[in-house]
Amino acid sequence: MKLARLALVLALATLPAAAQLEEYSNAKPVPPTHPVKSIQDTETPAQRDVRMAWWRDARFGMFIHWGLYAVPAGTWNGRQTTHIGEWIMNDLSIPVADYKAFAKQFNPTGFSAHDIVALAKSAGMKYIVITAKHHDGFAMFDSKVDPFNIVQATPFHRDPLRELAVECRKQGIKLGFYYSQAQDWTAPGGTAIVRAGHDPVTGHWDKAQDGSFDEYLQKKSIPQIKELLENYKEFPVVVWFDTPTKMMTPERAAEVVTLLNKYPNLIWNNRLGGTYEGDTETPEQYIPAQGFPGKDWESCMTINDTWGFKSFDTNFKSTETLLRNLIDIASKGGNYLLNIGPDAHGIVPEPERERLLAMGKWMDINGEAIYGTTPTLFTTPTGSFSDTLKDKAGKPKFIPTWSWRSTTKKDKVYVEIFAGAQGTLHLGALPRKVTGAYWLADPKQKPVTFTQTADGLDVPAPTGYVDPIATVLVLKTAG
Ligand code: H79
Repeated sequence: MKLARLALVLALATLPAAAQLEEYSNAKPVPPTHPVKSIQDTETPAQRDVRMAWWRDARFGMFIHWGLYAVPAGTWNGRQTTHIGEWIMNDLSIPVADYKAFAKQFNPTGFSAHDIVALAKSAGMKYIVITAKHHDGFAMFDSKVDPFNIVQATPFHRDPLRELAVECRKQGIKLGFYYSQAQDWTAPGGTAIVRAGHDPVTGHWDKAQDGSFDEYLQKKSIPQIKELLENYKEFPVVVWFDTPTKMMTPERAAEVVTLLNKYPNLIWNNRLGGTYEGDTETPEQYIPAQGFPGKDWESCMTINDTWGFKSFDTNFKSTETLLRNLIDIASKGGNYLLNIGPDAHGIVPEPERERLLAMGKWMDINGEAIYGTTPTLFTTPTGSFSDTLKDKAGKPKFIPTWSWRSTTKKDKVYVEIFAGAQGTLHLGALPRKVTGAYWLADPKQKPVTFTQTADGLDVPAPTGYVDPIATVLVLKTAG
């Protein structure tokens, strides 16, 4: 047997290349694939469950967009950007030298890793993902491979990522890094996609941006990803890539995957590119109507309308909306990565802080209905599809109705009832027998009356322990 195989290998090895191809073409067609296998390609479903366990339990994380764009804060040379704050350099075509000059003014002495981690914890968040480098190319960490970073180029001379890592370790919360791997507006070659004539999105507005993309990738992007993976001990536990663009071919992405593969517990999103699917779907600024059944997913959203700080964006969502988003996402089996945008002093805008603290108050009482839950077991629609509005994919847009949501644990079903619900709520059929019910906020867990028939489950709208945003009913279940 072994000999026969050896003979075949030898025979193939001696065939000319064209003949070898001929030989293989009789085999089953193999779908096109990337050159280096990633952890997702090789692990078993059981191994994946172990790797993803903490992330699935967490349900709520903090996104932090903080970078040099906090200095202009949306305004440059008397012009205001109408777009997201971290895109100001692109939107207003700020020359590279002018943008780089912001670094001299960036001295965020108000930054406190302790306070930010404590804020995340108070909000009930279980992990933080911070921008290590956004598309502007400015590294928010101590990078030896490129001097355009917060330690070398600013009077601050501190590494906020290291300080956050220390605090996250102390306060028991997980830390991940966002890294824009394929877009870099200040590094030569980092906007190469436009020069290649593919995609008008990134723009190219300064000769200083001329250069080879591969040189950018080899000299800056990949070495910085390596620094981020190596220099912060057990962190990052998440790497959050963004905007792969067409430049991230399978071959280029494979070089990044080779680095990631050294960290078998790492979780990374679906934005690396080069046909790699990563671990998580990442709907941005929306909650998918049905979630992504059977997949891990995370909606990332802003509190106002910008990720990076913009002094004049005061369009803050209400705590009610933010909390109901979290509940809605949990009911569909996803995570909520909610963004804060600290200013150029390192201070978290007060309206953002306030809302996170208010969310935390609700989570203190009701967190068990969110953490470690699985999607709703009810098939009752919690909204309807619009006849006139379309979603991003051009399909009828899903309009949620805020009435109630449900989350699931092994022996419990939670019903999060939104304020305004009155009378009896008909929840539809539940494939489990309900053996008891109580309000989650009731320390005595006094029984609540309900009716379960073949037709479905009826529960009362909250009568006691009413929360103005969402009151949680716990159903004890069997089967
Ligand atoms: O980091 C945040 C965004 O900056 C980043 N992803 C989140 C997490 C992101 N990069 N690109 N995009 C999102 C999509 C790009 C949208 C664009 Fe535009 C439309 C680029 C140009 C037109 C938005 C509007 C940005 C500038 C104008």
